[in-house]
Amino acid sequence: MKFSLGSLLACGLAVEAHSIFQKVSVNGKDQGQLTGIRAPNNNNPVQDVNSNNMICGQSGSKSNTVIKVAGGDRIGAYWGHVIGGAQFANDVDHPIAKSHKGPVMAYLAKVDNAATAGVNGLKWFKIWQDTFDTGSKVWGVDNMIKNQGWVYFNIPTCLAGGDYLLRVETLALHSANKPNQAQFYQSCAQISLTSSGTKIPTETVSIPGAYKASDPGISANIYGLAGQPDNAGRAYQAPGPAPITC
Ligand SMILES: [Cu+2]
Repeated sequence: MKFSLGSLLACGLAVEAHSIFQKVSVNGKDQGQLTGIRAPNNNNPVQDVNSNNMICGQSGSKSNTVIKVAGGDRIGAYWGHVIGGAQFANDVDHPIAKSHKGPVMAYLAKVDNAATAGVNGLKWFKIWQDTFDTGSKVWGVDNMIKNQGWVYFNIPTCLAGGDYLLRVETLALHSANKPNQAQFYQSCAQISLTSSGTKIPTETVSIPGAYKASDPGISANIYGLAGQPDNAGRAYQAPGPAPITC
């Protein structure tokens, strides 16, 4: 794979330091590599918030499987430096380079058939995010690295059953103090929800459309005066809507 000088500088490293969401677990049970996933086939970020690649990532693989989940289930989303996980032994950029501070977020969109649904024109709502803790100075990405690439969240119990696309996104902000240099990484999982809930969220957003390059959580300088990625001690507001509540 070739790199532009710009992308090398953006990552501050001579190798790719990006990441791909590529695997799901349900209540601790690993569903398998790329099973039920629509994932990009390379780990380069999306940097244009108006691109259709913001939906489920750059074009890549698509599974025919739909993952069965129930309301309240604990979902794990696994991130790796490349498809398969680490790029080589002792890969310090797996699951993602430590420099890539930022939030991790999960969205759902209702679809008729998760295996076949198109990704354009869907109505998305956020169900979870891990952003930045001002006290501990820990970012969502830090927790993902600590958990060897896994992030965890629960499917809201109130949601109506049926098929959904689950979009999990990491936003890396290490270069976001320069215009259009925030890095978005996302894939989608195809899920079928069994639920006694009835809620169909009405406060939804379009993707692309939900984010503007000028959003404070996207055009962001996360470095304090000492050059540490501590957001200068300020709270961080992730882009997009607040997660729904049941
Ligand atoms: Cu990167």
